[in-house]
Amino acid sequence: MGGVVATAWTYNGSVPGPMIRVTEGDKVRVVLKNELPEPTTIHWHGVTVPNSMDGVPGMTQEAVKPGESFTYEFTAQPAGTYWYHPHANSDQQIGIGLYAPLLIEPKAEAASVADVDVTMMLGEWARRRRRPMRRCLWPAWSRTTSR
Ligand SMILES: [Cu+2]
Repeated sequence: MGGVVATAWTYNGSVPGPMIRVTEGDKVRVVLKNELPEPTTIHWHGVTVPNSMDGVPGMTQEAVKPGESFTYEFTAQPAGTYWYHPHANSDQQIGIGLYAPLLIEPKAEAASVADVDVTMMLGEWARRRRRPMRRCLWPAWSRTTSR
């Protein structure tokens, strides 16, 4: 963005957050330690998880307050390309950086193996008059596999 500095909220210090790449059937355990100034959760977008692990505050769990932690545990299924993000104050929290890819590889080996396997996660940032801030847009993601 040509020298523009923006404040971001991150998972483990990066935007997008770290990719979680597992194999179908793996047990996934993620500890969310909330260091934000407001409550948050993690929603595993598209992944089949127990209701209590779905990360919807006020419905499937209480939001994780600043300074508190919550451990998410689920079995990785079904295979596919997903993403994870907060489900609390989503427009702002996702909008300023809290999103990341989650890949669940099929358990059975694929009939053909790709030479190149790239995951891209795109976000759009906009400058506001008073302060630089990420516009509240949903990130677009895509995964490209080619031989
Ligand atoms: Cu979602």
